[in-house]
Amino acid sequence: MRYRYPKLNAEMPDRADVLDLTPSAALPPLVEHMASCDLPCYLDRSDAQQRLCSWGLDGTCCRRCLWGPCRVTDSKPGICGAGPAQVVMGNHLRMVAAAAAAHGSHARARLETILAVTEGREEGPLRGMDRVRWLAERLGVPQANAGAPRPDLDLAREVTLALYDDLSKARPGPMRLLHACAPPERLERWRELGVLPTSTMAEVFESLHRTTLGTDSDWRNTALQELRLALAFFWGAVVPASFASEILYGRPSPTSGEVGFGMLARGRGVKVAVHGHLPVAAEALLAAAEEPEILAEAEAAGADGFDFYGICCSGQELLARHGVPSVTGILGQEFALATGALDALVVDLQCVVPAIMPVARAKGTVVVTTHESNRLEGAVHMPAEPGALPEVARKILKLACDAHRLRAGTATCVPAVTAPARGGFDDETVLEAFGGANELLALLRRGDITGLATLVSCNTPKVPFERSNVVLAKELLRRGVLITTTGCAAHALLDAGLTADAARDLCAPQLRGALERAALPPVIPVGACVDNTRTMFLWLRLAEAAGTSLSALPLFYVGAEPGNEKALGMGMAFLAHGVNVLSGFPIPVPVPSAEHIPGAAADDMRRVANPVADFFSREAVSALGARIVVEPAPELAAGVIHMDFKRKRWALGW
Ligand code: BF8
Repeated sequence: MRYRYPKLNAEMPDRADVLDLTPSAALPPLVEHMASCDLPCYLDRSDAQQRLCSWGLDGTCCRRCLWGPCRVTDSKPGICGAGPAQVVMGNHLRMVAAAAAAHGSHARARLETILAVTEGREEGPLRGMDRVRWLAERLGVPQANAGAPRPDLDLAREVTLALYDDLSKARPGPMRLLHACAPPERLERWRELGVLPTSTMAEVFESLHRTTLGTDSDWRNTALQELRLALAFFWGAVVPASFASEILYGRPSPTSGEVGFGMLARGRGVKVAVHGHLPVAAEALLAAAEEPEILAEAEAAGADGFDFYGICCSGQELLARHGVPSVTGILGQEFALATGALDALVVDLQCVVPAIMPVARAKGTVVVTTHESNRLEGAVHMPAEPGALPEVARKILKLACDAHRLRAGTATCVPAVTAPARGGFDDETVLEAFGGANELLALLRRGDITGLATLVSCNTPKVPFERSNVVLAKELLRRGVLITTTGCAAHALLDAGLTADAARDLCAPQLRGALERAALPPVIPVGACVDNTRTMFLWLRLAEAAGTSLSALPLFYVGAEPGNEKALGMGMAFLAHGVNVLSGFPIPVPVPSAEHIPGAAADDMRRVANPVADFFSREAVSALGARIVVEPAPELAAGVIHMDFKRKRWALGW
């Protein structure tokens, strides 16, 4: 590939490399189409940024105070005296704090919607009362009052407030859900390490505090704060966001259909894509689109109803709950608009890049923002607040109808690329399909399944579009690894057809047999990024059945194409739980390099010490039973994971 970064043990693609190496058949024609419309795409912007700043890639640029910015090395500390380890660790902590704030805001928005329903400000019902009762039992919330069952909304309100407390309380005290659900072995380790958190917001606050000028100058202590924050991130933000969605809209159920850019050419409706993370506005749009008055608007605009599509995590949510076709992940959003097929793009929170606006303008697509945190210059803003949802949804669909009318005759360029797909799984459906945790464990013991990996997080311009996720998944299936997926990684795997039953042919024979008997696809999509909750609970059930810890089992968390800060936070959370983490790119912690040993033979090299990388890749094993591995080449990454699974299996006597 064109751009080489020997210091990172990595290379990055230019535009030509991407077009050559991407597994996506839809991307090359879309890139060409954007160029023909004189619209720059991410490949142009990425090339314009090369070579990337090596200080930034290493995490050794400190711009946290106003004395610098300082570019820090061992021999040239920052003006305050901070060395590289402290700067790297502090920068990393701030990224994970941003991640916790992002998933925390996401959780808060969903919890507020539940509270609005329980207070009568928003229409119900709550379709996930089973989850409410499950949580009530775990959290010790009484389910009866004077011998009579508590009314649903009353119980839901108390459970929601307990989750809200884990997200937001300021005064020290245990996080209830973490203590109720984490395995005793982990609680003990976290207690020994002193990393039990107070709440997501409290740990974000403390992390920002510790990284101010002249505060925490012991980088190991900062690393411990990162573990504390990662636990708060997971149990106070990620898990509540996932459960809140279930409480509002019910559990997903297995679904099948087709996905990909080519779906944008299907149907004769007003075409509306939903993008972001909160299903709140999306669900209201789907409901409003059934109303006779709104259908009449579509007809008057010359359309046959509405065609909905999903992008990024909203795409995963809508696929799981409604079978709505997902189109693409974060790097594909501008291409979805460039097709010219969309009348409206409705966005809520996060991963909505500003580059979409010139494309939307050029194609006459109306962009609607629905959340105050996530505005775009030139977009129509229609806050989708609890209490106003049905009415706002109707207004948005009317705008989409207007855009459809105005755009009549607009030329489109939709590559005829679709893939059959399945979705809508969660931990329960996977376990039921295998016949329960003990049966799944038996398959694992017998070697029909060599291990379990979850392929998650984003896409990044640092690798050819979607390639790392797709290559890695195929390599792991070939080695008998059972894969779950979420987020933009899931988009890549859906688009590559790896969630369709036919792709079982790519699996090792025993895995294929197990999947056929369970009627499961080779790669199992379990939802949006916050639904990594489902993989964690699946793995916890397995560990419970095995009577061992997560760290003893052949499990791997894989972020092959990390992009958003949220990907870092999620990796840290799985690490804290004892799960090995593979990152497909430096994150940004300097990669330990090698240097020539003076006076020795020309090829004698020694590994150069790097305290932070050592901490996460070696020392963490004794503290947590897990470590972080960085391997940009997906073919090699699969080998690393497989080797680790073999070692774990030997240790277990399997
Ligand atoms: O939370 S995978 S780019 S869309 S951060 Fe964003 Fe990454 Fe996509 Fe969903 Ni997750």
